[in-house]
Amino acid sequence: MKRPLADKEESMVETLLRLDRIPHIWCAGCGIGPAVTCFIRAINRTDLDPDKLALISGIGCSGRVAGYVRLDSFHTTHGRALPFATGLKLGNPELKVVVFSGDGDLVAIGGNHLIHSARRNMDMTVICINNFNYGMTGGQAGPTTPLEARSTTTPFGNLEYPFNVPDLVAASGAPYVARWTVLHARQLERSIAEALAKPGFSFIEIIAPCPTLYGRMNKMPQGLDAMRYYQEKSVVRNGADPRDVALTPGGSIIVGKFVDINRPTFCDQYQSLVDKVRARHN
Ligand SMILES: Cc1ncc(C[n+]2csc(CCOP(=O)(O)OP(=O)(O)O)c2C)c(N)n1
Ligand code: SF4
Ligand SMILES: [Mg+2]
Repeated sequence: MKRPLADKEESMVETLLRLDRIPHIWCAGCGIGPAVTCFIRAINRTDLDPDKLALISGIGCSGRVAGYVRLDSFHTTHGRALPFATGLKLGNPELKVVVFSGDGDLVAIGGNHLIHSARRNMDMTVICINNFNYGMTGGQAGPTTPLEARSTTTPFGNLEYPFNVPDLVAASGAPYVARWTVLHARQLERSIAEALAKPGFSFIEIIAPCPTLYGRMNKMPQGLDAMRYYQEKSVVRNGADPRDVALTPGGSIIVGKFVDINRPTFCDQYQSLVDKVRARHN
């Protein structure tokens, strides 16, 4: 017999997925699907009304999430999920706005929008699937590809230092920053729920396998190989200084909630400015 909670969770997952669009495009062992499940379970942990929740994605395998959730969703242009999300939030401040996209979309072509949205403390939750490459276009290297890692454009090893994404976002001003791998399903689910409830800009990096491309080039051709690697290498360190969580070749994968502070949000400041200007003219 199933537990009532399992029933509830299962029906929530079914309610918030566009099952008519299944089968999805993701490869076997891809980490994007489990991250979506955690996201939907996280909604279940909050008292958010799904009718007031909008999800925005850019382009990429991760960007396809917008097409599979039964929420109001936008599948926008590459790198521009954050400007779309900003416009949506300012146009309808009642909405809870979530951006769900890939490392290439958010940190490469969209990197400028990422730092400025964090700087403004724009009211939104950003979920970044970091699979260390541009999956959809064939496994090219980008600004998150680890040093020495192989990719289709770095077949002899990557020479560039990657961004330490939590540090980039925290240094830009984000008041909530966390990193998990898809192996940390329960912690990830709780962290997404917390981020959804957090006023202002909240950011979660999810390290996820791309077995077809990044994994195949780096001796992890199955999703399970990456999961074993995460199990071996990850260390939970809540409260770690984001400057200390850079990923290094063969080093630990430090996961946890790194930043949780309060700063006035853009929407709050905007509203108080409107109130002040109105009072002056009355
Ligand atoms: C303006 C523009 N430039 C390039 C592309 C090609 N393109 C599509 S998806 C993508 C990379 C996606 O990588 P990421 O966001 O990491 O998503 P993943 O597929 O890895 O989940 C690129 C370069 C595009 N669609 N539009
Ligand atoms: S190419 Fe990689 S990221 Fe894209 S669906 Fe396949 S495993 Fe996932
Ligand atoms: Mg990617």
